[in-house]
Amino acid sequence: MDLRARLHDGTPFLFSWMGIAGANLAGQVARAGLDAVALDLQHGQIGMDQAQAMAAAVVAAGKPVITRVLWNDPGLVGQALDYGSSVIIAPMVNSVEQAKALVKAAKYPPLGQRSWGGYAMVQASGKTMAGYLKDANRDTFVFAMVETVEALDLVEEIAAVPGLDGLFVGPSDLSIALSKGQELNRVSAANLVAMKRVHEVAKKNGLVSGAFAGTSEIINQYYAMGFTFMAAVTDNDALKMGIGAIAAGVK
Ligand code: 3PY
Ligand code: MG
Repeated sequence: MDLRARLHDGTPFLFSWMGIAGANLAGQVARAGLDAVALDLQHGQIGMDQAQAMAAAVVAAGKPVITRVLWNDPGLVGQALDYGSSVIIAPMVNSVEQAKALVKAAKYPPLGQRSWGGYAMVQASGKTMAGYLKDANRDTFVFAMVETVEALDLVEEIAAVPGLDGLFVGPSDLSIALSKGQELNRVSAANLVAMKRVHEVAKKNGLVSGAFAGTSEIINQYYAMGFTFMAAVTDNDALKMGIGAIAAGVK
């Protein structure tokens, strides 16, 4: 699959969002039907050893791996790319300097200063080392999360940072920020106004616009606003819904 073409084709690109560790589970989630699997290393209970095994299981299922890194740190970004992630999502990118640092960690020269090493990413790509190096800046993607007032204030400048591939809204944190701690609501009126702007800025800069959605209703709502790259469901919610549906269906 040409992931770059797919991410820019204007149709929804939906992925599961995993916070529960386990390679078997990740393989099963990857085969459950969405376009990719995201490993949440910020809020999920997934360590680096587990993440690399989960990534291998997702790759074996033929799906791209997305990693939301623990923090916008060059070492953590490099590790997640080296274990085979195709997409990096970095939380709380609140300044142009932080966005530039993210690109620097994620892209090889001339766009950045990603350090060479590790071979899982070469295996995952199915290429030679030289082939991986040649295509990596095009075939790996870096998304800056917009989920604070600071990031919103600077969204035009952040979106213009060369080498950035997308903006990803964290609507939970954004709603908490915009309500000064009063509200956790992914579709609050203030969120929707802010997100419309984020999408427009992304579009103007040729970036993919993404968001954590979490339910089919919210996916539809965000897609109608132009967002295409969306976290569709968490592993925790999928388990709760699946078990709940069986329990509720018993007469
Ligand atoms: C947020 O909504 O704040 C996120 O980081 C995605 O869960
Ligand atoms: Mg967040």
